[in-house]
Amino acid sequence: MTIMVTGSFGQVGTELLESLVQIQGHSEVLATDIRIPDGDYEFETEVLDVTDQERIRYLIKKHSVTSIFHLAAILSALGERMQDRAFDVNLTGTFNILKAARDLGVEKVIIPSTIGVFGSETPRENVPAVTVERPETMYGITKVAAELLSSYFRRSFSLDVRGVRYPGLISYKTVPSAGTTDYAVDMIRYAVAGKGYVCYLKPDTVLPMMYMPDAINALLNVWLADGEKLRYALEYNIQAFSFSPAMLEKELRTHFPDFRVDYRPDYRQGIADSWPSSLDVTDAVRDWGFSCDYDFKTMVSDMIEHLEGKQTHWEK
Ligand code: AKB
Repeated sequence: MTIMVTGSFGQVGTELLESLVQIQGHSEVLATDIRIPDGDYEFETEVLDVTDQERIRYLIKKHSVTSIFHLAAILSALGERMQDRAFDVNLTGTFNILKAARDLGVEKVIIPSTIGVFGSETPRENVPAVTVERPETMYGITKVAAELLSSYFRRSFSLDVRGVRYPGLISYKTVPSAGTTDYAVDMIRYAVAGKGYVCYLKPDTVLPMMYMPDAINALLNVWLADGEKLRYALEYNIQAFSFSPAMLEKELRTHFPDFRVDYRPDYRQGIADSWPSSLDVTDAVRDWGFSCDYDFKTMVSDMIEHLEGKQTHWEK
């Protein structure tokens, strides 16, 4: 039994691998990514570009893969600058994973979706699982297609595909740079380093967010959930709290009174404006018991505690 993870060294993968090794043991976890960073890993690694269908099939057979966490994706901000690559990785890559899983008898495929599937025609607040999905980014378009493909593979081939719609994710272990919600991680890092921060979103842009330990637990819970109770494939909305850059700045100032933010919105403002400010998580709570341990204040304190005294990414 092997659990294969794609996009293993990204923001989610890095922390998911630690949890999977704890749950399953290192011999049952296979980390794949387009590049394997130098390091001593307690699990096996393989290079994998998910646009390469043959290599996916080869690795599934070689390692007798039973579950796949398909995390490889080009996020919203980078996707607008690399549209072809976003299309290939997010859409062709997901289609490749689903086809290989179906043909080679993989038991479960877990794929995170995102608030990127929504657009400005979606209700702004308390968005339900089933709603208008007319995104305005390449990332969103490919992720809507991934949601629909996942439902299609569940219905047509009885492939067990599951997932959640992630909000913006906040973590201290990696430095994300390809998303629109990443300002939050950066703002905290700058505050801890004693520097001012230039924010690319307007101060009042409220977005749904979540701390990484809760995001990892959610993905693991949906993986282990009773399949009979899952009414959706990837359409489970989850979030822990919603906040704006100004709210984060204010909270950070309770820890660092001299901290200042300068607001200079760029193209990412348009992306953020097309996303909702809060999600209805009722279906996730009812179907697989979604819950979170961290609220806004405890997330900020925990981030600060883990980042204090550490080298910042620009010093490395
Ligand atoms: C992004 O900002 O692109 C991601 C996401 C919301 O999926 N964090």
